[in-house]
Amino acid sequence: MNQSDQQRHLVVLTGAGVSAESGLQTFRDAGGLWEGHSVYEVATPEAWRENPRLVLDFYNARRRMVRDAKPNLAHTLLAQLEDHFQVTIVTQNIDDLHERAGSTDVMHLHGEIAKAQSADDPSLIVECDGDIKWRDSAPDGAQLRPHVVWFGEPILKWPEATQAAQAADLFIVIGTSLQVYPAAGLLEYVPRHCTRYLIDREIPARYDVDHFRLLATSATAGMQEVYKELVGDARPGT
Ligand code: BV8
Repeated sequence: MNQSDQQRHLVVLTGAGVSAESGLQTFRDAGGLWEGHSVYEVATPEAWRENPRLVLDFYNARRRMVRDAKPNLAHTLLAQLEDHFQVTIVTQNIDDLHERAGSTDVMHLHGEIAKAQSADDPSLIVECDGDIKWRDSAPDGAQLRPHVVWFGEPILKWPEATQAAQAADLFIVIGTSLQVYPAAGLLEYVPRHCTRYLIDREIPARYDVDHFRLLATSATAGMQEVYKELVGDARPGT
């Protein structure tokens, strides 16, 4: 099948900025999550060992905020692009807003707040829509913890994510400061010929203009522009 018959593969890397307009805090912006907490107090295995109740409270509060949040137009447009492309979303976010907007191929590199895992066996994962309390047990009897990748822990879905990036015909980066690895390194896997867009309110200084169409704007405004460019003026959802 030639390219036009076979749907082109759009790969998207998202970070906290894609969920900012849904009211969820980013990490490194003013007033961000890491302003309220030091990473090392709430998002490392050491923090979990030293103060598991603080870590559980931190993620219980974020789980409630995610549950009360709604997908925004950027999430919705990304889902609607599935009518025109094979779309793979690789996200650093632990919220489920891409899925709730209708995206069907979402890889969470850093875990998912709506799931929990055994503190002894990270492969033992259960759904979690409420708070996790100290002494809540996983099916193996161990303490339940958020199914979230902390600093110093191996990320998830990396082979699948790099494979998708290597097969991309189109690549969009939305709302990430590209400071966390190996996630930020996904850009190195994208083929040279691939058309690339980067949408961020503040374009990270490190990106050379040649290879990216840079849109220094919000995720929703940027995605409306990119949607129009990729699909034409068709109104989303028509
Ligand atoms: C690991 C889950 C090894 C928790 C998170 C080199 C190679 C490998 C590792 C490292 C390396 N160098 C350093 C490391 C270690 C470390 C790391 O990267 N540290 C950084 C701080 C330097 N990496 C790790 O520890 C990783 N693990 O390497 O393991 C290993 C291997 C085998 C065996 C054992 C060990 C694990 C990293 C994962 C950590 N967990 N999250 C949670 O969510 O609570 S990371 C955390 O940061 C979030 O997931 C977040 O998504 C991620 C990245 O942040 P961003 O999404 O980019 O958010 P940020 O606030 O930074 O930026 C927001 C952007 O949006 C900004 O640009 C802003 O301008 C923009 N914006 C804001 N509003 C809007 C907007 N844009 C558009 N519209 C808007 N409205």
